[in-house]
Amino acid sequence: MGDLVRTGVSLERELLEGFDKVIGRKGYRNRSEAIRDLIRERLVDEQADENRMVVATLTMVYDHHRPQLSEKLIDAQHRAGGRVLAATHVHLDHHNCLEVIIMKGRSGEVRRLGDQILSFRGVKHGRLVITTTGRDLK
Ligand code: NI
Repeated sequence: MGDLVRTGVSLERELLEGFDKVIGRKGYRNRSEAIRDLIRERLVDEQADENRMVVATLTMVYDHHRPQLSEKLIDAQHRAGGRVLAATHVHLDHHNCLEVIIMKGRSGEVRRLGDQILSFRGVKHGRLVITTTGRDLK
């Protein structure tokens, strides 16, 4: 470990209580180690080689009654130049749709497409999961 620096963070009590419960379940003995792991995970995600070939899934829930949203989602996928391999759509209820988009491409391209889609108004929640093509793993 390098130089240790102490820092303070202001959090809502409820947020901290929720965090403590989660890290307790995961077996962390203290908050510092849990926060270090969160930061490391984020740094790895953000610093991954932009040119590495990856596969990814973008899972999202959105309101299909939001004007123009369905068109924007389809348009973004068509513009992705073959990086979208497949998409699955489930009508959850009268308003909500679940969609899973499977992509393959350079890490940076896939991430930008995911960020763009998740930023559309009406997309309620979503997560991009980037994984390996398997070729670089034994
Ligand atoms: Ni639907």
